[in-house]
This record gives sequence, C-alpha cells and structure tokens, in this order.
Amino acid sequence: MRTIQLFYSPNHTVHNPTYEQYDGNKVPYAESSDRLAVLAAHLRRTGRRLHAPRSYNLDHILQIHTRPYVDYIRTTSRRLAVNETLLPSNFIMDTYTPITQGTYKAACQAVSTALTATDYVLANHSQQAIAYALCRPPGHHAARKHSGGYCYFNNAAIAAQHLAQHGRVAILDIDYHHGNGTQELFYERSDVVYVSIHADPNVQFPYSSGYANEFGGEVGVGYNRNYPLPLHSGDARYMRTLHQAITDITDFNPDFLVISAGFDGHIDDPICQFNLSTQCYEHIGAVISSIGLPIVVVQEGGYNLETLGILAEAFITGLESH
Ligand code: SP5
Ligand code: ZN
Repeated sequence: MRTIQLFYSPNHTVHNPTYEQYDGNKVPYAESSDRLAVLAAHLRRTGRRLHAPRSYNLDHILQIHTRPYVDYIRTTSRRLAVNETLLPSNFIMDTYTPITQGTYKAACQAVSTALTATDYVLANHSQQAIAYALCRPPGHHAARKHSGGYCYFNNAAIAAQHLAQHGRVAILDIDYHHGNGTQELFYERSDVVYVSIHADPNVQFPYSSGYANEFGGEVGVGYNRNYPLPLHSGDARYMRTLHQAITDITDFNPDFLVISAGFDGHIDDPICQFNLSTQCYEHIGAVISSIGLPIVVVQEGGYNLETLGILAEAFITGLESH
C-alpha cells in the first residue's frame, strides 16, 4: 500500500477568464476555478489532508519556456484591469487561452505546486513515493513559447525537467487531449520519454499533433509515443491501450514517472467524447502504480464539476492500492 501526498493552494482562483471563443462566439470558460475548488473540497470531505506548496523562483520555468514568452505572460497580466480578458497574440495559439490580471500569478503558483510535489518525491526517493499536484491552470498544451488549450506554463514538463537532473523520466499523459506542448518540449531528447493516450487529433484539439507516426526527432527518435483513440472509446479499449503504453514506459527503464492526469475522458465530461467509467480511473491508477516507480501526478483537464472529486478519489484509490 502506497500513501499519496497531496499539494494544493486555493490561490489559483485569481486566474478567472469568464469566456472562451469559437469562431467569434463567446462561451462560458470550461476551465473555471470551481474545478479545483470542488475537487479539493471533495478530497477534504473524504478525510484527506492537502498540503500547501512552497514557492519557487523563475529558474525552473525558464528552463522550459523562453524569457520573452514568460515576460509576455507577466507584463500582459500586470497591465489588465480586474475582470478584463485578453485574447490571442503572437504567443497564444488559440482562442481558448485568454489572459486575465491573475493569470501570471496563478500559472507560477501551479508550477510551484508541481515542483513541491516533485521535491517531495525526490526527498523520499523510495519506489513508494507518490505526490499529486492539484493545480490549475493546466499545462500540457503549453509549448516553449506558446500558450494554448487553457495552458500557460507546462507544469508537468517543468516537473519532468527537474526530475531529469536526477535520473531517467517517463511522462504518461492520460488527459483526453494530446499534450502537444509536452511532446514538443521533449521531442528531440532521449532522457525523457513522452507517452500519450488521447482522442484522435483529426477530430479533436489540438489537431496539429498527437498522431501515431510521431516517434521523436534527432537523438529523441523512439522516445515519443502517441496512442490516438476514436471518439466514444470505452473502458476495454482504453485499458488495452494503457497496457501497451506501460510496456513502452517499462522498456525505457525510467527512474521516475510523471503523470499528466486529466479526467476529461470520463463519459460525463461536458466538452469531451470518450466513454470511460468512474471505476476505469481506479483501474488506471492501479495499473500505473503497479509499475513500482516514484510518481509525480500533475493535474491537467476534467470539466464536470459534479464528477471531478469522485474521479480524483477513484484515481488516488487506484494509485494507493499497490
Ligand atoms: C487541459 C485541457 O484539457 N485542455 C483542453 C482544451 C480544449 N479546448 C477545446 C474544447 C472544445 C470545446 N468545444 C466547445 C464548442 C463550443 N461551440
Ligand atoms: Zn484535456
């Protein structure tokens, strides 16, 4: 039995866009601050303790993102008024990733939460250590100098980069969407493997990557693996694919595992179209845990406020079962 350490700060609510935009039409912002608030409240109700993150300076962020990009997010956030929202520019690749006054602060705090979880695992470097960063905004669509898909700084990539100073790192991305940012960041590296299971990018965001023939470049050839699945995929297909993904990871023989954990593959997610059951998330957690590696879990998507807490609890129960 493993025991998970949970890290959470309520300050993420300062990142609070009210809308995202499709073909010029504004719709309510799916990545709302209520997501993590209800998730945290649910875990507390079930008796779990959430630890506050430490704060970190910019150095870790600047190993993954360019300084002009980080400066852009900081200075743009700073010049906005409360409740003002700014849509794309050179550094923002879609119309779902607006900046508000609190965006920079919240994005830095999400990174600090991921790094606190990572440092917990490094300090307790038994095969049993598991830490979970309950953070937002999410990160896996954020590339070296681009925001996108509700993501600004790539929390999981920054965690992986930190772990990579201490050993070989595998990133497993179970969010419904392909983590184009994480793939880009490690595409030409052989010290970090990226493996992702996600909805077919022919029909789902981020469209531009996530295809099965993307194996990595340069010295990184063979260290990137994508498993796109059709819309409406269910538990059986998902678990078969997960076992393949786990084989890729164990073949790489990593020292650490980072999980980009999105719960948007659940059947009741309002913006996604997989059919995964609640129980499937417990099975996913159990299979991941059975590898027997130290694990850093980083929160990505999941948009149903009614189910998020239940899904996180199921996933944690699975992770702790080995
Ligand atoms: C971290 C993460 O899960 N990011 C996902 C970003 C996906 N954004 C696209 C969602 C498309 C929702 N479609 C709404 C159509 C309204 N007409
Ligand atoms: Zn997602």
